[in-house]
Amino acid sequence: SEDSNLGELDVLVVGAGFSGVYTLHRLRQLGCSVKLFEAGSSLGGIWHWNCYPGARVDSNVPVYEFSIEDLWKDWTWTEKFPSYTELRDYFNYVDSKLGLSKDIRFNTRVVAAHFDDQVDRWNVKTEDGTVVRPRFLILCTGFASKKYIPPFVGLETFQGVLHHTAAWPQEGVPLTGKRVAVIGTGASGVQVIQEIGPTVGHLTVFQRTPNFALPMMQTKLDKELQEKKKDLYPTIYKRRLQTIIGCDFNPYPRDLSSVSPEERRLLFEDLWCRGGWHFTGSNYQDILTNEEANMEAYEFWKEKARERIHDPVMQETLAPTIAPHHFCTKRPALEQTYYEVYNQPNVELIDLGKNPIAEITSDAIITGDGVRHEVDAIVLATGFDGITGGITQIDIRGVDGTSIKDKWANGVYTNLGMTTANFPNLFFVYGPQAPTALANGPTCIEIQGDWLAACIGHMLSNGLTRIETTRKAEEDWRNLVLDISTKGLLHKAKSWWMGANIPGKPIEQLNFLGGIPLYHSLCQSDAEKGYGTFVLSSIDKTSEV
Ligand code: NA7
Repeated sequence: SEDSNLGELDVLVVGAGFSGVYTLHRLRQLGCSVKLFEAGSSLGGIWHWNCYPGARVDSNVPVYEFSIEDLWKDWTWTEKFPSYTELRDYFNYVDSKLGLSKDIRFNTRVVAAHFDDQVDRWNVKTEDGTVVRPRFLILCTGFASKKYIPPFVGLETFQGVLHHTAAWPQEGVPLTGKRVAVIGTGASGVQVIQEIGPTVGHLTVFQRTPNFALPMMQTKLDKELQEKKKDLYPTIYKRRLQTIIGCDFNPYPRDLSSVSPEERRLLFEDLWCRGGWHFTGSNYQDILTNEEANMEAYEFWKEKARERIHDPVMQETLAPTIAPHHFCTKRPALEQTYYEVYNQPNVELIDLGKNPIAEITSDAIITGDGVRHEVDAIVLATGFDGITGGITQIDIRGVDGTSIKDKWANGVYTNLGMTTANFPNLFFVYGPQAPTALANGPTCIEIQGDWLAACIGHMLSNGLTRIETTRKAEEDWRNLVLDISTKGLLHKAKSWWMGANIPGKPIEQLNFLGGIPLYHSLCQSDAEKGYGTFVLSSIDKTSEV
């Protein structure tokens, strides 16, 4: 059925997290007809779905919020790194200020989108059978919306409580006093482990690769002090755009080897105390490019982590003598009490590197050594088909009927990390080959949302109906992304940033690592050159010829 109110929209936005909310807001300012479809029942995106115990953001406020003055001037946070509950409150507040919900259809999952070459419109289908035909389609589906569940033998026979962290029941799950297994020690696993460790009856952590978790140094925020600091916010938001990862700090502009060991130690200690991303983001500029500098940072990290772990076997499992990958080339978690949890008598750590999961039965996880780990509940903190999965899980077909999934089966091609050839009038925000997973979300999202609003504004005001990136442009962009990546160490790790966690997925850099300022200027200069790497046309003019 075609929804008559929605039929021929200018724009359909998919997803109501930070990207979708910002994009919807900016497009409404253009005065075009725009609606947003969201699969979940509320705003928040990642903060709607990932409501597992301990879920919180690893970017600090106020950089992790919209830079819109109308919003920040009346909002204060209670913590420097807010929990999902406070982030949900923030989204409701944003909605109350901007009145977005009236243009959003919740509980509406987009399953297919086929481009109609005859009319320059997308035919978009939802799970409930609604069909809409927007001119432009903007996917704001997030970099972590397709969860990954490994094919453990017997998983379906488990009779206890079983949840993936990204599909946690909204009403919560009672785990107090229970025997709980957590599989996976990525950012989600670390958060859930430190939160439930103290209250569950018994916790068994199944670790394949240690997380080089960094101290969050969480702090409570005082309302009065925040209000005073607001004079600085406009500067902070402009400054975000000048920093590599879109936060409020930059790498220390020296190579590690250029200073004495004493001086190195001082900077390390300083950054460690500051917490959050400082130990990577404000560290010597060659930490993520030079193997020796990277190794020295690892040695420091290892010493700090080991100081907190009592058991020598656990020390070696959690902070090994030899690092299995370069420091911070897999996404570190930010932790508060993660290592202390392992000193509790009710917590057990299984090293899957030595002893993998062989089978899951109705009431236990059985490891390779034959040991049955009996549990009442299993938490799957096993991650996502990241960055591309949210896009490729939708049946999207371009001009010649090829699906985006097939197009990207052997490697991702995009222009500016926002479009791909053969798929006119389709854009994605916070997706592949943009700064995405290596940048502060709102910073990247606002750059892209502003660019898209200007682009679509240009199309509409000039009566243009079709914008399509050239093959040459996407080949150039891909080469640039891969070229920048090979200059550093990140591409050497088997990480989800590289697509390496999903069997069969091509292993390649999925993020633009050139930093926010370069990304921003490349997007802007393309627009200033009249969208030089795109072909713009109008169906009306074509048919007149
Ligand atoms: P991650 O970071 O992908 O973590 C997934 C974890 O699950 C990781 O420790 C994996 O170990 C582990 N895993 C995956 N498959 C298996 C199997 N088959 N057996 C055992 N363990 C497995 O996902 P998160 O949800 O924690 O974080 C995702 C991002 O969301 C986060 O980085 C933030 O940017 C927000 P591995 O390391 O692959 O050995």
